[in-house]
Amino acid sequence: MTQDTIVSSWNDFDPLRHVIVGRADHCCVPPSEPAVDDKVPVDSKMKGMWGPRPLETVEAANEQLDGFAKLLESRGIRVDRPTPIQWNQAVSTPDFRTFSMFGCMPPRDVLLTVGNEILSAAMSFRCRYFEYLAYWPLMNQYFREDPNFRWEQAPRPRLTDESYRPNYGMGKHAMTIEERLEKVAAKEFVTTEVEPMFDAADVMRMGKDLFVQHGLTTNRTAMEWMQRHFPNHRVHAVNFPGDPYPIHIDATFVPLRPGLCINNPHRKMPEEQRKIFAKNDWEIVDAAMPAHDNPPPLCYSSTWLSMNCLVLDHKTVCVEASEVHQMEQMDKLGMEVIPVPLRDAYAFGGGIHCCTADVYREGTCEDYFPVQVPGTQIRPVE
Ligand code: DAV
Repeated sequence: MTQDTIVSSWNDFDPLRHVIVGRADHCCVPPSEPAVDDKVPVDSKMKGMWGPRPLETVEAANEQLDGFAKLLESRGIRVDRPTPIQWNQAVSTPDFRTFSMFGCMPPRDVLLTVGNEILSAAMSFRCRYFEYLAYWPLMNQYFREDPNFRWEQAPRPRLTDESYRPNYGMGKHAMTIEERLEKVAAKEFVTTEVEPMFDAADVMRMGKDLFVQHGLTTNRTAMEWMQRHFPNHRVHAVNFPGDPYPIHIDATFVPLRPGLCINNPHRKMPEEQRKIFAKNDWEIVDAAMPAHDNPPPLCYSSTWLSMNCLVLDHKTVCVEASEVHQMEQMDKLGMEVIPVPLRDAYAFGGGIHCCTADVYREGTCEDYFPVQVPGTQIRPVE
């Protein structure tokens, strides 16, 4: 008997066969809450604004997401889509209340695929507490279709006020970018360590090694939880001091194929943390500059979505169609570039990588870092 569905993916570059592409339907700008407040820049037009996004922007985003899904299908990749719910509903638990949810454009933030497992993350945004529901029909389907699929959920966080530093960034005056960068360098974020909190998009999967960004959305306790949850993996903590709003590793440090990563030149990986890459003959090159001076309106992310690409195999990469510098660099690095128009979807939760989550990539769990060196381990090397 042939099996239609296989859940298996160990990295971001082996041949992609099956993927989830998000949808923009009913997406909302969430109301004020500690983690969201810290992510929205002080000068953003989104400050203080919340509610459903304008319909014409939803339609424009969906058109591009649908186009991207079709393009992947035309290359023989199976594409599934989430089931959006009415995100414009309040969320209430015994520990907190908030008046709206967010959306399901970026499955990458919620779903972490590691081998035959898809793990729903323990997200730190209260408005994203129930986002996994949009993926429940697909998870349930895969569970029935693939007898080896491990359908997993990280501990549900409580997200009481204890999970956030009080008045972070809001003292007598709003924190300046310089003050913010100092805090980031000191690894002092709005989130505390009282419980594991993480977004799946902070995890860069590289076979036996998981490199996890410590930042606004992911704490050290989550890394310790991941290390116990994935006992056959090595979990590494990385951080990028030049990023004033460090959320998600995929606009900062992006692998293109075994032995090659691009790194955001404004968010350089510290020397100490580069050692493991150097010792294992990995090259880290500065990513190209973004083509745009500003992100589109009502967008949470920075212009560095330019490097937020989807690798289809070791030689082929999807890059946003207006990102001319990034496309040119990919070409020079020996990749075939597929331009994908997606900028109208950016405001809904990110770029080309963000709007996808892996279900199946061919390939096995390789050991790309046989030489382990101190610098990133969350536990001492054994
Ligand atoms: O640079 O704003 C965006 C990552 C979205 N998943 C940035 C990070």
